[in-house]
Amino acid sequence: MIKLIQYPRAKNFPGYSFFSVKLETYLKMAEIPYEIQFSFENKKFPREKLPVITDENKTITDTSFIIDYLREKFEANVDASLTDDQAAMAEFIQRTAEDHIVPILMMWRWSDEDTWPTWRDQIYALMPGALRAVIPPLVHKHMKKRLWHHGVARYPKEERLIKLDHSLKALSYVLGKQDFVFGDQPCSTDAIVFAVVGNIYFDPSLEEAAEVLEKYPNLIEHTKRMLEKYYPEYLR
Ligand SMILES: N[C@@H](CCC(=O)N[C@@H](CS)C(=O)NCC(=O)O)C(=O)O
Repeated sequence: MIKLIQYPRAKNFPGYSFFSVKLETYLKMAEIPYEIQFSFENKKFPREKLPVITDENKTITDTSFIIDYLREKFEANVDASLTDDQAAMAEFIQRTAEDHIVPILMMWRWSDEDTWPTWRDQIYALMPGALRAVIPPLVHKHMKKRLWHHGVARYPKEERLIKLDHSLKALSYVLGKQDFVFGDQPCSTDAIVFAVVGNIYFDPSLEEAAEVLEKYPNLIEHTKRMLEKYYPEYLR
């Protein structure tokens, strides 16, 4: 059986880790059986990031490569019905969400001093006692540097909010009145949009981002639709 090693769940959402939520949602969508091991030990794995999967003594890392692996192994392609145009759009949506929106969101969590305490307390609550005192402050310092080198930390919050708004507006436009990004059936793009938009909506440390999201009710409805379908326990 596929073992999914991922960060622990959030209190009111399947997870604060965008990539963990993306992958688990994909597994559910493709109806691939899996078992979960919750972990904070990203350093144990190649690339030092989570989630990863293990299968038959192999460890596979990076959610896109993991999805390629699962598609081949289980012949379960939830994207099979996409046209070439839609598949190209799916690539752009993934890059916008993962490589543009995610770093902007990470600023509220790890860098901005006014929202860091909220994030710190949220992750404290998920960590075993021994890790609590040491890990978050160290990672905080390290992440501030990383986000500066990435470049996103060189933009003041007002400008980051403008950039976030542009990307959410584009996502909202593509979704339009449809139930899912490419029509009435969900595909892997929905897992990505759900992981990112759902975190904006449910993570208290991203409250300012959620104020921007309120302008795009169809994205919020999409998150609720995805929760209903794959994680109904979070709606109760
Ligand atoms: N491109 C990777 C990104 C994974 C990723 O960034 N995971 C984050 C958590 S959401 C992580 O483990 N970060 C730890 C680190 O960057 O040191 C994927 O698709 O799996």
